[in-house]
Amino acid sequence: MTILIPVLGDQLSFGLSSLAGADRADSVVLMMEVADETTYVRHHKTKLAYILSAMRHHAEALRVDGWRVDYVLLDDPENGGSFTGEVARAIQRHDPERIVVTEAGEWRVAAMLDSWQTLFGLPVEIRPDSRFLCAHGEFEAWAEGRAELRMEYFYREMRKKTGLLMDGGKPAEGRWNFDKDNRKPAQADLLMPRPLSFAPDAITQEVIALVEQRFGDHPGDLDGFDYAVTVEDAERQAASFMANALPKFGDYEDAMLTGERFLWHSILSPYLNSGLLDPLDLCRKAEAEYRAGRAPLNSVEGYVRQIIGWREYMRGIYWREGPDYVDRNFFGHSRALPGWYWTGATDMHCLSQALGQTLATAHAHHIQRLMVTGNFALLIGADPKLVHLWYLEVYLDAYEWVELPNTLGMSQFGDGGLLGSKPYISSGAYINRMSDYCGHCRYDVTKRIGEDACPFNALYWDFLARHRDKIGRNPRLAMPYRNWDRQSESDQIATREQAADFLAKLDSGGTAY
Ligand code: FAD
Ligand code: DLZ
Ligand code: SF4
Repeated sequence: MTILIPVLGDQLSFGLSSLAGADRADSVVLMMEVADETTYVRHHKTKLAYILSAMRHHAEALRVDGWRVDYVLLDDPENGGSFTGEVARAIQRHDPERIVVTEAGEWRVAAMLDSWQTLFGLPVEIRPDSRFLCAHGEFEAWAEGRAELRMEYFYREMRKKTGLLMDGGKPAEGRWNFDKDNRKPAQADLLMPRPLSFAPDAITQEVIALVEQRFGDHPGDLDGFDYAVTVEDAERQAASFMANALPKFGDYEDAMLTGERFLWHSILSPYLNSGLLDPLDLCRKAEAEYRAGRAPLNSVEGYVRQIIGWREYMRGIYWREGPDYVDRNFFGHSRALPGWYWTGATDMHCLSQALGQTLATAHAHHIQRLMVTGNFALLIGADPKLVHLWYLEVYLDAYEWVELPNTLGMSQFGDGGLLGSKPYISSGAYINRMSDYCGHCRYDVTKRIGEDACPFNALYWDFLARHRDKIGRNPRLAMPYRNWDRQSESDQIATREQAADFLAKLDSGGTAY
């Protein structure tokens, strides 16, 4: 009797829990390209090409590994357009005795999987996703009864659990966290490492043509598509990162430079999130670089913390907070994002850099996402749900379980402080400190008032004044509020007028801003 094993587009791992213990002779792996998934947001074309090509390559690799794979193409005229529709058709083809599937990565798809047993009258076994370190129950148990949740304490538990960077029960070199050492601005450097480039093979070229033909109106650009789409190539990129970029990853983690898209970042999140790479394996490889003396602890600890700390923590929050987390809007913000978030055509240099590279490559690094595009969206009072949808649409690594808590929680403070002890807002001064952007900008970062004043400045103070009832007593904002209160009334009025004028211009649709 046959077992049907649906493998979803972010489950491209040989060690997937649904495949564990299955007899290849009695199993059919079902992989489905479906309209529902390709259109639940207007995915960046690069993201579509990446996922469909990685799925097609993974199907081939599974076949080589002895699995029977039933692969449904997007342009199959019989395609039912949804996971449920395609499982229904596969049941007709294979008459399985039961279905085994690894749990879905998001609420929307989890609800589909939960409906199958009743809908199809077959036993459906939904297995936990063992690619994550922390199971849902374990996160619940950790969070239970805590007055406030803080990533740092969760991270320490993950360090102890995995033994990563631990020496006899103590953190390596006696410290859990080296974040304070990791805030250096970077200088232009001709020797800066570059991620590897992978020329599209015949499968990827076919997918690129399909995406252009079917999703031509989606954002993004497929010229120069060079992401890895196989495990082997993703592993090559991981090895290249470990050898060339990891040693300085920590120092320049928060830096931004004009024309530099990658700096010392790994550019591995798309491969981790779709399953081509394994998070714990990457962390062990990074630790080995430290133990061998090839990379310093501030870099390796910083890297490991992003993966076993932030990445796992975000997932824990996503599932703990439930399907209505997406509707939280602590500040009651309602503004739409300016149209130029989809073109990059703005005269604010920091934003045009972050948006331009996002639209070209479907990637931007963390500080660009948090302190440029995210900071600006929060300062102008953009609706956090719309901001979430933009991030879900444009980034190659965006899946709701990780994108939503990062965007709505960490970046937009939509949950009122579950993920950050204060909103991530800043004036132009922070961007100027961490980048060379302001030197290339038509605005003057030192000015708050006037036609050439950096818009972030007035918007920052206006935000604090506007939301005093909600965040005025936050101890971490005591200093900025004291600074605001020390300013003269006429300066305060001028600042708020400057912000109001800017927002009015923004709302009138001018792309010059
Ligand atoms: P590196 O800088 O090399 O970091 C190493 C790894 O750590 C990453 O590959 C990633 O897996 C993990 N990581 C780092 N920071 C985070 C974080 N905050 N949350 C989860 N994992 C993290 N990351 C996504 O994977 N998908 C998203 O959709 C996503 N959306 C984001 C939205 C906003 C508003 C912000 C502020 C951050 C978002 N991030 C997201 C986190 C982070 O920006 C990306 O993981 C990172 O830029 C990926 O590039 P990299 O692989 O070069 O990362
Ligand atoms: C993101 C995505 C896209 C664009 N297309 C597909 C697809 O055609 N088939 C598929 O199996 N998965 C796709 N995915 C990834 C899924 O959306 C992802 O697996 C679910 O979000 C699981 O939670
Ligand atoms: Fe951005 Fe202001 Fe600097 Fe221009 S001056 S790059 S708008 S922070």
